[in-house]
Amino acid sequence: MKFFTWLRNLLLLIAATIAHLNASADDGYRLWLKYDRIRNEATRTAYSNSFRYIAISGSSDILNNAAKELQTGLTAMTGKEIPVVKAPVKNQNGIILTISAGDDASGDGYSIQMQGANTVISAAKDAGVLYGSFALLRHLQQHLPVEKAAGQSSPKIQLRMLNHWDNPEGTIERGYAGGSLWKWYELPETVDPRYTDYARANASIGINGTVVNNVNASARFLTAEYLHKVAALAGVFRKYGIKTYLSIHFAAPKTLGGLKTSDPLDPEVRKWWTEKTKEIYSIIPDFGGFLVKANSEGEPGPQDYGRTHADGANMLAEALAPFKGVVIWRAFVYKADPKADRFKAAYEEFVPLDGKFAKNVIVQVKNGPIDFQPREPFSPLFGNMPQTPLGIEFQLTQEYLGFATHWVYEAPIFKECLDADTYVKGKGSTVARIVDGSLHDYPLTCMAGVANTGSDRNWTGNPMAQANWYAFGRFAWDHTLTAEAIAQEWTQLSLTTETKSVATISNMMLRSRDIYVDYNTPLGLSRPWTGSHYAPEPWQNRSSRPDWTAIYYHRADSLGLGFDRTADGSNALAQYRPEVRRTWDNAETCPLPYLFWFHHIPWSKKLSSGRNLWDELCHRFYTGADSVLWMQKQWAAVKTSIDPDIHADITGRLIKQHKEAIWWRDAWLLYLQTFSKQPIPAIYPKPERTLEEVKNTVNIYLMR
Ligand code: GCW
Repeated sequence: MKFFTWLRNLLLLIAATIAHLNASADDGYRLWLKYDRIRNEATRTAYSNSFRYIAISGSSDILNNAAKELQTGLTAMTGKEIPVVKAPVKNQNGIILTISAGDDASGDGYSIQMQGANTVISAAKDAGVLYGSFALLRHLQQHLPVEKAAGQSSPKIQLRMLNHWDNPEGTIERGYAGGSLWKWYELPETVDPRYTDYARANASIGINGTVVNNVNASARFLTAEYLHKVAALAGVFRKYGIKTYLSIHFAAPKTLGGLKTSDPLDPEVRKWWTEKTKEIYSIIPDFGGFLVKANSEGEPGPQDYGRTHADGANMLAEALAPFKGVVIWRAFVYKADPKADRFKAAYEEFVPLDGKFAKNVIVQVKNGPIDFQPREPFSPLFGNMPQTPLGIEFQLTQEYLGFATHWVYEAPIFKECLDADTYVKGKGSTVARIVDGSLHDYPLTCMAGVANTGSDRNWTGNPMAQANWYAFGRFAWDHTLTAEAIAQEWTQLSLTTETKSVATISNMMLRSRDIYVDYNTPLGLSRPWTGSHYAPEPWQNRSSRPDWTAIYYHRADSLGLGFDRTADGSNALAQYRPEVRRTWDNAETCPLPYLFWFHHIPWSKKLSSGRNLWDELCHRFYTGADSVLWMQKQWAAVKTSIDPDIHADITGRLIKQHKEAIWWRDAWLLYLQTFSKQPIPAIYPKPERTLEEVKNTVNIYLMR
């Protein structure tokens, strides 16, 4: 009998343990706001002694949310309930949240000070207090000493925004993490609590604006019905200091308003936008403004009526001005001209318009001249529109970076561009200093990230992609941070605080982009052709327009490979200052990562690496694919410090990533070999497939 009781108890214990494990398994939902209980007792005790209460003077939704977040975070981390009170408690240590008009931190900035035994978070605006509260939590999640949290921080960019490419029927253009977060069919009556968690996540990294719909915009969003849905979202976001914006369909006066034209100089059209804007502000009083993709990839725009981008933007700007709204006008334009170089298009269309935009217009420029490629030179528009505030657009969703399967930490992409020197006002004229307004005294500044979020439980599909959202927000706040520091910080907040594992994972993160480039588009290859943006198709040569083929970009022929953009070719390099041009326009000295961006290189040409071109290509593709095996090993080594579900998830993705790296490698090399006529060096294993076989796998992938 005794034995059976013992056995029963044992079984119950096992069942309870399994249930507990399942309950605590990490599904990634909490992002970097995990607030796991601190295991180190000394740290836990130090924190509970320092934070016995949270006092807020004044009251607003944002302040209340700041206090609530601190309460949730600290209670979870220390295991002790921490009350929110109206005034500091005598003889007890606590956190004091306060608005102080004279606070030195500017704009949305904050300061954290130790006053006696109290931690005081103060700011000129309540949003600043919220950012300061999140900063303190970030600090404590890394288990650092309380007093080291003291300091001051102000954002370098005013509009720190996410751009969602979400459609009204719930899909996301270039989204790889499920459907849209916004449940348009349920809104406005049902407001998913997840919208609050979305807002918390954004506020925690300083994001203060969100464009909720796709730039390929449906006019439906401007109907009263949809505006009320958007208003319900805005109602949640505003409590976290986030303004809501809409992408607009430029032809809406016609399609929605029933007018004969959408000509921006037509008085009826202007009146329509004025009325529509008034209506929007009557429904969403703190509406941020419009994001516009016009005369780009088939979208309507002012050029349909012989008008300029400035005419179009200024019409909208006039409607928004009374409400202090802004127009964010995208510079992503290119024409179907077989003789033109798409690289040059945005510069050619926009530079002549410098100085012609209204005060509340920002021109939003993608980081590179083509389209979010794994590596691009910075867009030559930066520095060449001194009288027009230029915002920068990065892509967080991994359209060309292996969707949600491949592990690519994007911070090095952002940083590379922000740190690039344009030389427009001499040395040190970095893209960052243009975008933050300091170089040209822009009155408006903006950094946008095309969101990688979706309805997947873990928000971004691949758990590692959360780091890209995180890094974007941190850079938008402070572009002087390093990709490395952000990787370490994110890892500690999201995966583990174990020192060695943090070092291993952040090292993998930092190397992941170059590894991807090596097996995907080495030496400055690019692949923005139509199709899946996933499967390799370097042979693709047919499309309705030349710039929607692969061969347009890589220009492989019997002589060599690459796009000549020197004076002998398209001369796109002339769009850069001489100091920049000099680093790129000589094939002998051009850094290898940019080689095919600017040069057509003969197959047997000896490169600065000591290898000839063909051998260098083989080296890159093979090393890149092999490096994914290295990633697998590194990841296996951190297994004991990572939540088992997340570890298993990423392990699976890395296996797939390796297979696909080989797929890419073989597709490119076997195809390019038909031009180079050179063998793959004997040190590498031969591809297991023929070119025809690889093509076949791609055809199957693309099959409908
Ligand atoms: O990269 C291309 C994408 C399109 C996108 C476009 C843009 C929203 O393939 O899907 O459209 O860029 O940025 O407008």
